[in-house]
Amino acid sequence: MIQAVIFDLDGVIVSTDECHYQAWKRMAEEENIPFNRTINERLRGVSRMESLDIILENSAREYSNKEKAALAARKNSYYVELIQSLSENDLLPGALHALRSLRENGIKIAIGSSSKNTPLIMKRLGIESLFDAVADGNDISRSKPDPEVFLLAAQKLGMSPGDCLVVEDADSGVEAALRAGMKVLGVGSAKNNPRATVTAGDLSSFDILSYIRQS
Ligand code: B16
Ligand code: MG
Repeated sequence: MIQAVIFDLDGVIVSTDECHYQAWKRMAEEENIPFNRTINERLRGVSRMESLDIILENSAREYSNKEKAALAARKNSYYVELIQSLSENDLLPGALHALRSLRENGIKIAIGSSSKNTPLIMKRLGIESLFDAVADGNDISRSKPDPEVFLLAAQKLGMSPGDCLVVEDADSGVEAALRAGMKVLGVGSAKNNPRATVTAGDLSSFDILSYIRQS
């Protein structure tokens, strides 16, 4: 019986994925590194430094570790600039309703995100008080598809992994949830992922509470 739901943030609760794309694109153009939406798909759920390594596969030159740290910091400053204007209007369809109905029905809810900007994003969206626990990029050393962030979220909730359902938009996140021993609802970019336990276009077209009660 599922007793807790762990939500990915970017691409599930809020569409910050477009802000990540715009910020990486700006940095890549300044460095004359080819970058497009196909490459961007590989960055979903992946940490900032690992995302940079993927982008640098197309670079004509090598970057030192110091230069890489500077590139990642520059991209993050562009990204933070873009997310300053986030508000509750940027919550994805069905997200707020799902969070509220789960809470009202005694299901524990947590965030399990690779993003180090999770606290800022949650504050901008005004959703901090809705969650029983948050595990994010500031707490972990291995990013999805490693299960670390979801296992930590379950631990913070005091739940066994087998009692948790993860909601994810990234193929790397679907793998992370499965490796954690959890069920996973794939949405958005993961809506056709055959590895997911169950799939939906977005949270407005899937009743998590009914699913939990049937499981
Ligand atoms: P930051 P999620 C992930 O968030 C994003 O999907 C991924 O594109 C990003 O690189 C990663 O966070 C790190 O983000 O640079 O803000 O620390 O989908 O796991 O909520
Ligand atoms: Mg995501």
